[in-house]
Amino acid sequence: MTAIELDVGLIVAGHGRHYVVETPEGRRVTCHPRGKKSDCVVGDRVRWQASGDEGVIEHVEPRRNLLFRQDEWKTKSFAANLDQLLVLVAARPVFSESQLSRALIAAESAEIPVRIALNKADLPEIGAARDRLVPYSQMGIEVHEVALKAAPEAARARLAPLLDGRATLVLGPSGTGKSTLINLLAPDAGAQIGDVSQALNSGRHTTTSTRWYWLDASKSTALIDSPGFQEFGLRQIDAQQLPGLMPDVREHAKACRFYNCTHRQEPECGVQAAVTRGDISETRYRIYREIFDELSRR
Ligand SMILES: Nc1nc2c(ncn2[C@@H]2O[C@H](COP(=O)(O)OP(=O)(O)OP(=O)(O)O)[C@@H](O)[C@H]2O)c(=O)[nH]1
Ligand SMILES: [Mg+2]
Ligand SMILES: [Zn+2]
Repeated sequence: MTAIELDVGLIVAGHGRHYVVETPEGRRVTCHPRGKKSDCVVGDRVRWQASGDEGVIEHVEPRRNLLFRQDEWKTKSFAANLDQLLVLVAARPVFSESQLSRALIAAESAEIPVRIALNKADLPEIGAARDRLVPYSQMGIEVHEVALKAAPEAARARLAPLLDGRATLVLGPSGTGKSTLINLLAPDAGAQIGDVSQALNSGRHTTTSTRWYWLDASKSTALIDSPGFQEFGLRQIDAQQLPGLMPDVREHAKACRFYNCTHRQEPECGVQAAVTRGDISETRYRIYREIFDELSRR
C-alpha cells in the first residue's frame, strides 16, 4: 500500500504508546505506532491505517518545528508544528527565572515565536512577579498580565486576539493556570484544574499529558495544554550557540572585542559591561553562565 491510500490525521493526545489521532472529519481514533519506536508527538500530521476499532500510524509527515528539552539521559518532546509558544507564569507559585529562560531559549532554538502571560494579577504577589519580568519585556518579548479566574472576560479580551488563527502551546510550571486558560477559551474542553496548595504539597501535577484543543468550529485556532515542567535541560544546544539564543546577551555581544568571546572573563566584553551598567540583569547573566557551564560540561 502506498502512503497516498492511507488516512491522514492529527495527533491530538499521547499516553505512552497510545496516541489519539483526529481525522479531518473530527473523528478520534486510538492509534499505535508501527514498530517499537514511538516517535510521534502532539501536533504531528500522520498517515494511519484502520485496524479494527483502532489504527496503526504508518508515517509521520515532516515537522515544521519541534519543541523539546533534553537532559543527560533523555529527550522529552512537548509538541510539533507550532505557530507560537505561550509561556504562562503566575504571581503564585513563585516562578523560576531559570526555567522561564530555558523555555525561551528552547523556543528560540526551534524558531518558534514566544509570548509570556503572567497570571493571577488578583494576588498580592503580582507586583514582585511583574518586576521580575521587566528584563523580558525589555528584550522584546510581550508580557501580558491577566487574571484568568478572577477576571476571565478581561483575560479573554487580552489573549484571544493573540491566539486567533494559530496553534499555541501553553507551557509553564505546575499550578500557573494553563488548564484554566484552556477551559476559558475552549468551554467544552473540560481540562482538569488543580488546587495549588495540594499540587505543590504533593509535588503532583494536575495535567499529566499534552493535549490539543480546538477553540473554533472551523479549526483554525488551537491551544495545547501540557503538564507543568520542573526540569528543562538544553543539551540539544551547543554552548557557543547560547549567546545568540538569548536576546539581551546577543544584543550586547556585538560590542565584544573578541568574536569568540564567551562573556565570562574576557577583557572588553560588551556583555559584562552591560551587566555592570545594569543593561543586562544580574539574574539573566547568572542564568547565562549557569547554562553555559552546563552545556560545556559534556
Ligand atoms: N488567584 C487566582 N487563582 C487562579 C487564577 N487562575 C487560575 N487560578 C488557580 O490556580 C490553580 C491551578 O490552575 P490550573 O489551571 O490547574 O494550573 P495548571 O497550570 O494547568 O497546572 P498543572 O496542570 O499542574 O501544570 C487553580 O486552583 C486555579 O483555580 C487567577 O487568575 N487567580
Ligand atoms: Mg493543567
Ligand atoms: Zn563578551
